[in-house]
Amino acid sequence: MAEEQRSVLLESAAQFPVPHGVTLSYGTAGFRAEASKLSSTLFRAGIIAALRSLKTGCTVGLMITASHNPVGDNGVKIADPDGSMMAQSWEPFAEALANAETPECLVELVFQFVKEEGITFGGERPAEVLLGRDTRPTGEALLEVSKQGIKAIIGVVPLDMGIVTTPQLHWMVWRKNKGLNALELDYFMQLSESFRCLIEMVPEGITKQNFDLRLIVDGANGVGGMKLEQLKELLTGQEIQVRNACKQGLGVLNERVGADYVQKEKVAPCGFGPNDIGLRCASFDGDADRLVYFRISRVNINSVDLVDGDKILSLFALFIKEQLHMLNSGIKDLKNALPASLGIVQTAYANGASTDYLKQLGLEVVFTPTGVKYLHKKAAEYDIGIYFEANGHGTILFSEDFLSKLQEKKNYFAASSAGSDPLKACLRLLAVSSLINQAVGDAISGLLLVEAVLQYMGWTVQNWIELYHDLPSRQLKVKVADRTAVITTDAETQVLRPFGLQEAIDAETAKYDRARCFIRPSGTEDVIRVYAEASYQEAADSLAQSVSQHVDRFLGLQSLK
Ligand code: NG1
Ligand code: ZN
Repeated sequence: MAEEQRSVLLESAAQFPVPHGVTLSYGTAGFRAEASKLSSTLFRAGIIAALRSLKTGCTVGLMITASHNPVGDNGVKIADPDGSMMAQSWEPFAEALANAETPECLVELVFQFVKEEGITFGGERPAEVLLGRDTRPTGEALLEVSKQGIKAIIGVVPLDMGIVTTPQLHWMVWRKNKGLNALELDYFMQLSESFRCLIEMVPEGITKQNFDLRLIVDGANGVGGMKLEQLKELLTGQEIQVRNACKQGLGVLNERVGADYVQKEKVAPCGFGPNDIGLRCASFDGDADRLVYFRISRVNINSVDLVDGDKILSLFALFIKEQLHMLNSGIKDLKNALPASLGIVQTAYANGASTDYLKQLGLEVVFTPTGVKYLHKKAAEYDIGIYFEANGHGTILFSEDFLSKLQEKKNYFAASSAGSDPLKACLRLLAVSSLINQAVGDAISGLLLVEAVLQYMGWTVQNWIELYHDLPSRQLKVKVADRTAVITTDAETQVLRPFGLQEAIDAETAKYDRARCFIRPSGTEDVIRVYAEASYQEAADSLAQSVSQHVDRFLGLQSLK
């Protein structure tokens, strides 16, 4: 078997040589680069996913996307059996394999790794990799290359799920490993049914008649808009209009559209104009794992009132907290109560005003480094963990144990006379757990939950915006010779290397009232990101600017010379 495996690998790897001068890192969200440089990477990602499937004895996923990057880029992320990002302990191997210079080096690495991990080729256990891709024109060819990588590991089978959103693919992997139906139609049915259930339980009389059901969604000219068009046929009680829905010849993926553009530039995407002033609008990113809301400003038509991931998180936290309270309200016998740990997970990019708001609600807020792989892991430590990045990537995780207790309680409350509030809270929490993607942040399911919660509260977008007022902030990026020269600690809020840079940042920050500033190397672009926050906009701008200059002085491109 080993000899056969060796020769299959050698032969197929020779078809996909590594391009010169390209070094890839697994980054915040898998491998990403200009698409023409990615054949060898996608082939190797196929091998990695196949080995991961052999190791776990489960189905894993391989998603071909570069999310919000320009259309000319592409990339790949691997999903673990529970639908989360591939275990970080495998990232060094993934990087080494992607950068292995020759087929011989590749084979050596694979065999050494397989030995260390105790993986058996062609074993008894079924091994399978689900493949998905977004709408990028290079996706199809790269998918074929990944299939070659998967098939180069004897006994592993690729299964093409076609064009899907990133969260759909993660959801399919998660469901499949639970032995549940995992097709796209199952996804649509689950979302539409749990949404209907939540809408049916909107309290009577809650401004139902006055609630504006209209919602306009920017699909970023990508896969998310396309899927929402399909799903919306199954939805009742919502008037969704999709723009930038990836129609042939109309609009370029992520070009002046999409959640990243709206959030970072604070402007309306293409296709939105004066007729939309005041309406509730939302935007997806290119692979539909990020969601932000916005409203075109009445004051300045070129800008938007942004409702970012922090505010989506706050809305969800408020709703879940209320349901947990209702669940235990009026319960006299303590043994019938269902206490739950509720954790909120943010990153340093969360606006300080959102953190203050959440803490003032009495919630436990914790911080992790940037990247959903960190947030997700932390959120999974609670009965209910809510995580969001400010850019709109996040979800709500329910522990299996808590869900089974909720089921029991539901049956108990349905049969007893404990009152209807605890039963309704149970039903709502169960519906949320099936609506919101348990595998990864999902713009489509997040959008439906926002709509259901707004209807439940009877809130306009204005009510939501007023939940708290963001501190003015500014994000900049600085091109540097080597971004790996920056090493941070404390959830990326402190710089350890280069020496002296943190002191310079502290000195600048001290000049402003209520100011906060940090820098970190991007995991998806060749830049250092600078984030500053202060009590007024000019202060945030000038702090970000002066810290960028320090970054440039310490590490700038001139040090290339
Ligand atoms: P990097 O490039 O590491 O900052 C960006 C986002 C992350 C995450 C990843 C993956 C910011 C500041 N960073 O990572 O939050 O979403 O892309 O897409 O938005
Ligand atoms: Zn994305």
